[in-house]
Amino acid sequence: MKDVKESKFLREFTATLSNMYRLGWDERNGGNLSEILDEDEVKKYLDTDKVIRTIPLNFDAQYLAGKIFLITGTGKYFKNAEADPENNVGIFRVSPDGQNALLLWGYADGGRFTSELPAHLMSHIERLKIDTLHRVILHTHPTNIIAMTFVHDLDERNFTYTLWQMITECMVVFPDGIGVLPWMICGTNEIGVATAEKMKKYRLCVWAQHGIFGSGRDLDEAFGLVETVEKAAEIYLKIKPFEIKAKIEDDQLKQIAERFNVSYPDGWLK
Ligand code: 2HA
Ligand code: ZN
Repeated sequence: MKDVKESKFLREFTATLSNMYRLGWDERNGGNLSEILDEDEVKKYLDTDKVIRTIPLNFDAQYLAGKIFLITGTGKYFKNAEADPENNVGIFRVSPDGQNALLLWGYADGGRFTSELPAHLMSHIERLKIDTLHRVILHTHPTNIIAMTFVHDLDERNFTYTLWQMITECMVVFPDGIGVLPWMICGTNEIGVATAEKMKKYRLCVWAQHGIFGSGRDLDEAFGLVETVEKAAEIYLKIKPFEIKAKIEDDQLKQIAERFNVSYPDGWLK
């Protein structure tokens, strides 16, 4: 069997973690990433029946029973994962009853999955119900998005609308909008339920004064969504102190939506 460290899925995953670290989004152990893997692909590298450890999930993940996840470890630093994946990330299968993680590889120092596992798995469930090709949930702490949650109101339409106006591309990239949660205690089932509720409508969910969740069919899509929001938030903060002399108007946002054949929530534009 081939070494899983040579697999495209693990290399792309840890390269994404390094990338986010270098962007300054994931200080210390900030952020977490999860991806649903293709079982046939995993089988080229691992005996998927060989469970090395069983870790309780502490919530019901029956909907995901049998699915295999690649996911960052709790307390681990994104910056270290590429050089030492075995200690920093893990691969597990959700047990048939949806109650446990059956560890197949990783968390080698006795560690376990991220504290934000409920938000990840619950969000995966909701996105899979909408899109069978959904695979990735990404949580990170981008500087400008967090800063924006201190100075902008947290109404989802208003928050999204401001960002749509910052870069022409935004309406094309996230026409469906951004969910926003007020400050909440992180790492709990409650914030997981609240995030997953937003994921029924949006592919993005901001956690005020904390960070953002993005989703996608692959790492590029989830990362690209967050990257675009982060850049728009940066522009918002850069221009906020100045008098605005030109802007993208509602009818121009509508033109973008029409030209790129995307639809936005009803009533969000005048
Ligand atoms: O510790 O980002 O939300 C990782 C986190 C918690
Ligand atoms: Zn976080």
